[in-house]
Amino acid sequence: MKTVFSPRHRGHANQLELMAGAIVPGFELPSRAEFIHDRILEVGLGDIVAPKDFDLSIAERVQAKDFLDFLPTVYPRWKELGREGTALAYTWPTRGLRGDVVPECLDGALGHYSFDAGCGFVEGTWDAIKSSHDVALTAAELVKEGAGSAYALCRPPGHHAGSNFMGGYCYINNAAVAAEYFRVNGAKRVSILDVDYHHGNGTQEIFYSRSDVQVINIHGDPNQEYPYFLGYKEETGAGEGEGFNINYPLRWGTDWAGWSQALKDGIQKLEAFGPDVVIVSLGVDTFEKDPISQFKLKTEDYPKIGALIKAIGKPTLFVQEGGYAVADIGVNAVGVLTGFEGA
Ligand code: OKP
Ligand code: ZN
Repeated sequence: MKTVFSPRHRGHANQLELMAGAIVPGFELPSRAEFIHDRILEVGLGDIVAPKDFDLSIAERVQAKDFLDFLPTVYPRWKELGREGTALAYTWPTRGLRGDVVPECLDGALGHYSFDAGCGFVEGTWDAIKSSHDVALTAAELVKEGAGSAYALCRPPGHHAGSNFMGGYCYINNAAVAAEYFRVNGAKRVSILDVDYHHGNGTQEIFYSRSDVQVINIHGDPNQEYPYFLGYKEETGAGEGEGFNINYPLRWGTDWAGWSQALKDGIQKLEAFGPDVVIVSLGVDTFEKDPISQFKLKTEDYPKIGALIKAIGKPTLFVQEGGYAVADIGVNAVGVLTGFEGA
């Protein structure tokens, strides 16, 4: 299968994040995408092509225009304030505060548009966000035009970003934009299968009231794991969307036996839905050596994931999400793809 990749992700570098009481270097490193890129060449997965330039009209159907308009302004405004380093929020509107105001002050606006301090901005961040969005849409276009599959090597990732907020290293929700692209271009039903270790709260929120996009998530139990405040089993959708959101929260320490059982159950529900196209939010932070995660999948398990997804028999778009064991991320992510190809 073809991969879509942009070197413009590299400008999103040296960003800081808040974790366990400390400001630390971001885990979402440029080398993540480079290790995957190099592994694709090594195994000869297929051509690696550059993204086309898309406008944000599809994105504006799944994320608020004022939020999308805000993103490119953040770092220029940060610099106007005489600051350098990482632009990061430090106050958030929770229960008892106003969720409807966007303060004039940049720090307030950053808090309004985010749910954590995982989304820092540096000089190249907006350009990387836009390139990641373009990568997803270019790969979606390949699938729309008849490729049985394509791989969007997105960075930054997207599944924590919701209709009007960022968080968890995610700004534009690449998988959600791709799903909307397929809908606009004739697909009646789309399934998003999110296998990242973390619950894709943004994707869930965006499609929660819709019956045309099924969202299936397999992830660390939010009682134990980030993002803590969404991803529980009883969240099954609302209104028209009732029954079209499916969560599989799994406890720390889950290995292939437990994880693959959830995947097989999810695939059954996906097949019952009968989508025209499948989007896989492909995180490989389920790996046993991932530095911020607690599942126990092994390198040999990733091709088995690809083979199970292949057996669904639908056009499939893989969209890269997380994975932080940088030395292993290439082998594991590409392992899913070669497993899908039957190699
Ligand atoms: C993004 B994706 C670790 C802090 C967690 C946020 C994790 C975001 C993951 N103790 N910080 O889903 O891979
Ligand atoms: Zn993750």
